[in-house]
Amino acid sequence: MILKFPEKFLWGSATSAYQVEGENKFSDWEINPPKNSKGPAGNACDHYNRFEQDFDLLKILNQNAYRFSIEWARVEPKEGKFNKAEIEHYRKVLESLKRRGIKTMVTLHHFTLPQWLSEKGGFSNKESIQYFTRYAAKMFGEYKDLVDFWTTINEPMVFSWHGVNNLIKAHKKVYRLFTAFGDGNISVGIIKNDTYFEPYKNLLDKLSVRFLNWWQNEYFLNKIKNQTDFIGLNFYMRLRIRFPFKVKNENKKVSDMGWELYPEGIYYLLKDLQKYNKPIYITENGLADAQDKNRKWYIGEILKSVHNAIQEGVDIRGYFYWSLMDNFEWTDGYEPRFGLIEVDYKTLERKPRPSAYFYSETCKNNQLIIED
Ligand code: GCO
Repeated sequence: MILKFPEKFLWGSATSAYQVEGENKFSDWEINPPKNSKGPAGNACDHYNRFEQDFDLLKILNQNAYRFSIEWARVEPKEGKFNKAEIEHYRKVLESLKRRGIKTMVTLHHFTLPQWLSEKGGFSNKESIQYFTRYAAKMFGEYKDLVDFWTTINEPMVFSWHGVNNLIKAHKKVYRLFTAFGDGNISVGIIKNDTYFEPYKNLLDKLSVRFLNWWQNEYFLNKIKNQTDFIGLNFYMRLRIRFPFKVKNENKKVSDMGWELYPEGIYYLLKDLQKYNKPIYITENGLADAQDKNRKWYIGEILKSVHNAIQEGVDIRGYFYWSLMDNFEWTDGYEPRFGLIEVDYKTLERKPRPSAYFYSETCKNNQLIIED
């Protein structure tokens, strides 16, 4: 069976600065990593120095889009002091992608903060709104001709209540600013990590799911739905909920991190996001799978669900696999392997996994071939 995707569908992969670049010495995770984490990331994948080689691989793998983040702490290591050399670095990164005909999606904030802002309380401090807007405006001024899709914040719902509400204001401010100065052809979105919540059995379970869906999946979007040009969806898991908040997953198949592999869950989230009437990009989806035993199956099943949703009228315009390469997985360190490309952390040698070539064929032909 062959499932064709819409014309101009984006096929790519995603990374984040702190997880792949290396030597982000002004970031909070590098200077003061959370107690329960395996931080700091240190040299990571040395992508900072190897991005040309990495983009060659991305091109060989027939991807036509790439999502990455700018490390705020690199470009503004001291409050209000922007670093010209680091701004030049990201210009080189963007130009390198453009030379290869790759569409660029840039995330302005992907979990890490400059240490100077972290010391002020990060996004739980309402002054962060101003700081973020100043940083975003600087990036916009420098790169507006090189970025095809801007995303403000990655996964805002992982922050505290205060943080979430300051992030809502920060997103809105930046959206209005970019739209005002973008002469009409700027695309600015948000990146949400939605979970497919499913009631385990009874009415009480359904009530728990209603609450979780409202808070985790809908709250932020409801607040910013008029200040976003598209929705970025990060999808990893289904949680089957037993009142009040117990998880009772079947776990027929799990990733190396024990996350249930339930690809059909993305279909339900995509159908639910249709109510916002915005274009949708799947900005992260993948699994920790060091032996590459489930990755091809998982990507195939996910894309079948995505194709079903498109057939039913959901305006989905792209898919970014998480991640282009193995990288620093926050509290879990370097153990989990999410990459299409395997990284040998001793030699930093890159090697595409077999599943990367399956995905490459899908990208090249804009279609999914399913062996019957
Ligand atoms: C997240 C982040 C990524 C993770 C990925 C796998 O969603 O936590 O966007 O940085 O590495 O999702 O957990």
